[in-house]
Amino acid sequence: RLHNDSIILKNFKRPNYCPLWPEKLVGRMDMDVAVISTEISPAVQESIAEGGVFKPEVCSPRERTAIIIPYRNRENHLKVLLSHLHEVLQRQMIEYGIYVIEMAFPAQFNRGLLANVGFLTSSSIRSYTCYIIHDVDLLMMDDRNMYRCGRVPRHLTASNTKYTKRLPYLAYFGGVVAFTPEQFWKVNGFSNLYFGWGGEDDDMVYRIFHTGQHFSRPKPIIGGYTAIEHDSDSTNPVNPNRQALVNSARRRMVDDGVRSVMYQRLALEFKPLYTWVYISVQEAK
Ligand code: BGN
Repeated sequence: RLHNDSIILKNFKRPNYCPLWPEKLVGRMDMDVAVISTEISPAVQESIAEGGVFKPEVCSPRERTAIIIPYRNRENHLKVLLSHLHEVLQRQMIEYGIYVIEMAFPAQFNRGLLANVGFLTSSSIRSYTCYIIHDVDLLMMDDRNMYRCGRVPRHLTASNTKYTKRLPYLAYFGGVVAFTPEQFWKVNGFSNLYFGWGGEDDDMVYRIFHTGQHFSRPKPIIGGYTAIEHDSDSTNPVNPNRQALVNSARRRMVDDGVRSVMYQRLALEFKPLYTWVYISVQEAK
């Protein structure tokens, strides 16, 4: 017995895990949006596989993260965000894939539904250990804000240049959020019913609390984001029903979520910098 143990121990090779805090991290970044580059450095560019996928070669990654970007009509934002994300996530030495989920007109934009579709589609392509729902207009200002999941859902946007205070209110859960698959299934994902602007993030907070969970944030100094400015988007009007929907969040959460999302997939393409998922949705009247 002892003899066998020593053979096993001798042959056991500890995985060479990627560092929790890679040395290449630069910390706080100068994020002057006016001059921010959409260029990707050659070394980073070379390491991106088709579909916007990356895996560190020199070590075994600890997590595999899917970045889900609900999207419509914001080509310039997307360009800036993609180059920024590829640069930062490669420095973080995280295995990742970037998924842009776009909603066809004429239905109104529905961020929660797009997040659900992104979760299902990305996990059908590759199994991920962490799913990050990412607004298209937010840029991480400090690369120590690791794109990993935690023991509870994480709100990675601990502060945002868009607001005069760090956050608009304490229970704010908008911007960039991270779920393990278990955490996401537990809340049944996002509601599919929020067409137009507002409320789907508050609905998610109720889902998290009603399933006995809570959420965490990085320190504000690390969880800072720059919001790329834009005019109010006429194709994404404020949803007049959002308050009524938020009020019934608890009642709906079992039947309305990632388990019941209805959509039609129009396209799935592995582009050089991201995987593109194009869908159409019938908006219930
Ligand atoms: C809130 C919105 C959020 C939005 C934040 C920050 C609603 C629901 C009303 C009951 N919530 O007011 O969706 O992320 O502002 O802009 O509109």
